[in-house]
Amino acid sequence: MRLFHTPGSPFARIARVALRETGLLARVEEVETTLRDPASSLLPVNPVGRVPTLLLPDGTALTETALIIPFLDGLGRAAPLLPAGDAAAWAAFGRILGMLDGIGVWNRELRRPVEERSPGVIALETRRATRVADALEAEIAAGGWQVGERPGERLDAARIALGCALGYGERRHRAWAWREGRPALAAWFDRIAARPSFLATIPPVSGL
Ligand SMILES: N[C@@H](CCC(=O)N[C@@H](CS)C(=O)NCC(=O)O)C(=O)O
Repeated sequence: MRLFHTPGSPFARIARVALRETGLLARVEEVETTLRDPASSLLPVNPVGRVPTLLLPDGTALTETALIIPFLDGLGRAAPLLPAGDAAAWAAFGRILGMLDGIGVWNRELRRPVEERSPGVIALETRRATRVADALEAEIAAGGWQVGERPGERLDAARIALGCALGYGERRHRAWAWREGRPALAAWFDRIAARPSFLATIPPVSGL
């Protein structure tokens, strides 16, 4: 199997951290590709042209993080990233993916020339990210989202996704000052970011 990724993509990082947390990395070759590029090595296998894309030995190209993660659960013997029937775990994962999707829209606006940016879209996505981050701050301050408290404890999909979303804010979308006024979330991120799976996948800093 091959996982197409770019080092800056927070969605691809979720899959890459998951491979490391589950021990599946030994069975998957990570392939760095390019995006929005007609010569991308990804396009011949997946016309959608997005990462992450998991290419299976029979040529099937699985795209969308929310599909790749449960597919990985079916491959390994590790504790599941998304336990079957655990609505709370699936809801938490979906919430982080929704926030990250909005941050991606916000980031895309910031990559346009200033005169082409939509202040309305930026304001909408800023409010969405703020709402979710505020809810997370309250939940973590109340003792939720525990991570790494027990030796050898594995992460689930929601925790991996949240770590990748905050890491994206830290290095590729610094317009989002998510640490401000959120000490519990900041301390939580600092703990998860120190795990080997996160240290091995730190995204490069961008200009935004
Ligand atoms: N809904 C997708 C989003 C993936 C996504 O947007 N990936 C970005 C990189 S962060 C991408 O490949 N962008 C290339 C493009 O839009 O052409 C998922 O969850 O996997």
